[in-house]
Amino acid sequence: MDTTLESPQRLCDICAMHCILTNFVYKPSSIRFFSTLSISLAWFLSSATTYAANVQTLEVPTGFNIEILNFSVPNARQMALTSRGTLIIGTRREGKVYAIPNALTSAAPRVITLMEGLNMPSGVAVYEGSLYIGAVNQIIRVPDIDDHLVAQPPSTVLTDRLPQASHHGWKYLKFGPDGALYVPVGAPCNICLSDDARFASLLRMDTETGATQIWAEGIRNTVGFDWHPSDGQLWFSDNGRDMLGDDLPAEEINVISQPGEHFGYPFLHATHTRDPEFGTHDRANISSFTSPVLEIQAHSAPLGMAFYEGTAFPESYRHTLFIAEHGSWNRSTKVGYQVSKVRRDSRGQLSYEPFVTGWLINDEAWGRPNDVMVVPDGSVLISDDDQGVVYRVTYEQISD
Ligand SMILES: [Ca+2]
Repeated sequence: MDTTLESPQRLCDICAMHCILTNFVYKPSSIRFFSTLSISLAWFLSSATTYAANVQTLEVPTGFNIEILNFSVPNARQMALTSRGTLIIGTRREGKVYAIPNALTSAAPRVITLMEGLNMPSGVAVYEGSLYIGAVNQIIRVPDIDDHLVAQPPSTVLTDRLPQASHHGWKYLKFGPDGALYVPVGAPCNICLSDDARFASLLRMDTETGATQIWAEGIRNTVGFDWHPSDGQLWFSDNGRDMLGDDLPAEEINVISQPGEHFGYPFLHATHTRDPEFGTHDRANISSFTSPVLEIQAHSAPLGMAFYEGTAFPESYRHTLFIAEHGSWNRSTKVGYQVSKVRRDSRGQLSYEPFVTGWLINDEAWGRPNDVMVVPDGSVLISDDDQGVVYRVTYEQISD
């Protein structure tokens, strides 16, 4: 349902060297020095082989190709691209933000650690030349990012007055068509009703003043949203509560039709699942809540999402919504661990299908899709915070 826990297990059956690397993360500090030497060598020798081996297990529709870009970014989460082609990547447990100049054109891109020591800086966005970073209670701006691709570039803190709770406190940032920055604040719990109305909401921020307003509420934890290219409506994923079993409640894809809408949490989940504790609360005004436009298998954890506005993919992909499903962490059998696609037909009916699969094999997962981004050449990038890599999906016109 959500990503409260990092992936508890890292599967090592695909590549023995990678097993050494991932085990290192959990070793006591007393042996880390030796491990670092061993791992660095092992990683240097094996990384290219590992990536190649893993990507072979991924499946994409006919005509598409998927590759792993040739750099490593541990715990890669949200991505953004500057006007000069530098890929920016936020992280959560690493506390770092990375910049990779020429990430899509260089054979061996250089990875720059822009910022470190931040509190879960998972959210990144680029707007009018500036980089914005969301780190729980802070929104940080780095002006003219393309001219400051160095460690600790000049920056200002737009605000540090967002809630400080770390539970669901990590951010996903995007600028809307209105030029405002949209900032989620997850519920500081699995299920609760908070006094601070900003919890379990999506905020709209004026980046000139740092002022925020609640744009939508009743949202447990959205870590992915985008605006439909046709009508400009904001679509967002929401991760449902835990501890109601393997199949309840469904994960949600929602659409905001007007500011101030309430999407149900913590009273009502998905379309019909009343919460056992809050479903009969005085404030559970069930009929006033907005239902999701799409329900997805419980625990699949839909995170980053993006509408396809490119032209490199077949025409049928125009305005397709891609969703990174991070995958379950507490379900009896795993679900998610894929990138799915949602399309709307001429009658407004939505279809939901897998787009990239293969991270989950025989109930074991070797990677976790976290964010999706469409880049100017029409290819689609997928970040993986478990493997610390970025995949690129391209389409090759099949000639008759
Ligand atoms: Ca809801």
